[in-house]
Amino acid sequence: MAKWWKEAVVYQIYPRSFCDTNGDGIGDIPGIISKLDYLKALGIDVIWLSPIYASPNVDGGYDISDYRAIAPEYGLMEDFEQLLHEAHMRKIRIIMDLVVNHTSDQHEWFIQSKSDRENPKRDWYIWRDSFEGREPNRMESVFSGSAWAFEPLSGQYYLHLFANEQPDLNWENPEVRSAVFDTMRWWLDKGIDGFRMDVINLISKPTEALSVDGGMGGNCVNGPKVCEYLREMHREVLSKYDIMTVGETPGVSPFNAIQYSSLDSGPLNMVFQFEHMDIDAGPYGKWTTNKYTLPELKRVLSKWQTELEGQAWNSLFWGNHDQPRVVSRFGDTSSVEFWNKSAKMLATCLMMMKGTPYIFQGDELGMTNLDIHELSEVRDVETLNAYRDLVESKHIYSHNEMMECIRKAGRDNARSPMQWDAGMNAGFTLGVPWLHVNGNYDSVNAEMQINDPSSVFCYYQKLIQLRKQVPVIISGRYELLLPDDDRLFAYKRTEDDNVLLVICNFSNCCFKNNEIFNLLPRQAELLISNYDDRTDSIRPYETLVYIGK
Ligand code: TEU
Ligand code: CA
Repeated sequence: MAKWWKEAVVYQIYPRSFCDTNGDGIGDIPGIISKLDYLKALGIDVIWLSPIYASPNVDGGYDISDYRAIAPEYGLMEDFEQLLHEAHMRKIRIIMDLVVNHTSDQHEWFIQSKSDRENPKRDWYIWRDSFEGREPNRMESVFSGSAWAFEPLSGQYYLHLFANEQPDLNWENPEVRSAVFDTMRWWLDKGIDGFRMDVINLISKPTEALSVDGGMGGNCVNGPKVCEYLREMHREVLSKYDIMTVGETPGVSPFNAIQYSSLDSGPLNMVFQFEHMDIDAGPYGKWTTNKYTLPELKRVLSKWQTELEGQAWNSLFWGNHDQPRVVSRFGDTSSVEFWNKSAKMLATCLMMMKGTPYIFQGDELGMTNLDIHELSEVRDVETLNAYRDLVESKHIYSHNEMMECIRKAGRDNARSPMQWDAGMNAGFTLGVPWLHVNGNYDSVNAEMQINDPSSVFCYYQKLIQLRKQVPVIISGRYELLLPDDDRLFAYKRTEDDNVLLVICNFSNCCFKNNEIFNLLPRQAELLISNYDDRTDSIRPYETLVYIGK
């Protein structure tokens, strides 16, 4: 059956960094409203709004203190309602971030829960006694250090898989689930179009993970009752609305993904898997200067294309607010020419695959990793905690080594302000931006690109249009070609007798490759390319998409 979310292109907005209208250096909802025409021109169908709820902002708003209030720095509830209205007038849908694995420690629920052991909200969070005078077990937080924090008021430890200020909710408690479902209905009744669900496969903690010999945070992914809770959520809430849902699910296998989002009966429409984001991980996870290899990237992405075929729907993304910039990571920023070509090539490679594409704000301009000079410029809690852990406590990296890792993988890379024009602060704010603007804004910005047919922006526009015009892009089967080639990422999409051939050169080399051109479909027509002319070679970062029979 045709589902609108299969044909949609989603654009992720990180509100803090999108557009500031009142000069406090923080993006806001009126700023988003002012850019809806820009988004309409790009051609996207859905906005995924990262959290805009009341929050002490320890973790960029992923620590929510009131699920039904807008953070004052972003605006009023009326501003949000106006945003929704203005978006809908332009036929743009809005999905919200649902962050319910944990709350902020400033949420009223937690304030109650921690106040004493007899409080009715005590069991809404996960409390344990100390073990032999220390933490209940050795479980580690995703953001470094123990996953347990001591609460002196009531003399027990609470579980936090992320920052100390993000206590995990106890989903075992039916009152918690029903409070979450109420909140979801409340937003859906306002007219929003769905949810992106933060770490939704972490909500069920295996008993062993919480026991005295429980291990690492990783033990909490895909816990025993995730499916049960999601089915309940679907029955109680999701099934009653025409919406889209995408679960953020680190550590899923295709098997898990199909359980969560199978085409016929899955509680969610799709999930974000992260296997391709982890191919350059090292012994200390993302904090490494390891390089990825192209055959591995192809293997991982193709595995997901193939294994979900006919079973579940893929979400397609190169990055988000937690990842470095795609063109810095998989492309080439060593020259203007390579930057432009590789940004377009990467967009093609992703958007011609099967699934729903997600564009992170600024990627449509080819925005690059932030120029981080000093540790004092860093704002992200994950990065700062990791620095303390790996440099100061464990002496694993020197300052300079860690700075190199941070420049490569730190979350601030993608969170720097949107580059709207070449004016002060890239047109993001008239005040002091909460995180500095990338120094390259005079050459990478929206104003320069919107009317320049050779720009990254205009190329994204074209790709998005193609997805609307060429059905095989939405529904064709995927097949990887030349799996071992370490320069070309090439694949085919086929449906009935329609064939799409996608060729992407991930290298800065120019070479001949007859093998690939021998695979051209019959009556091949060039649909899109990032060079103006054709030669018999494949040039640096060249991409070519042919359609035929
Ligand atoms: O991210 C979950 C998650 O797995 C990330 O912590 C990821 O491993 C890491 O950021 C990679 O560097 C979600 C949100 O997207 C993230 O912004 C939040 O900090 C996190 O949940 C906690 O809510
Ligand atoms: Ca503002």
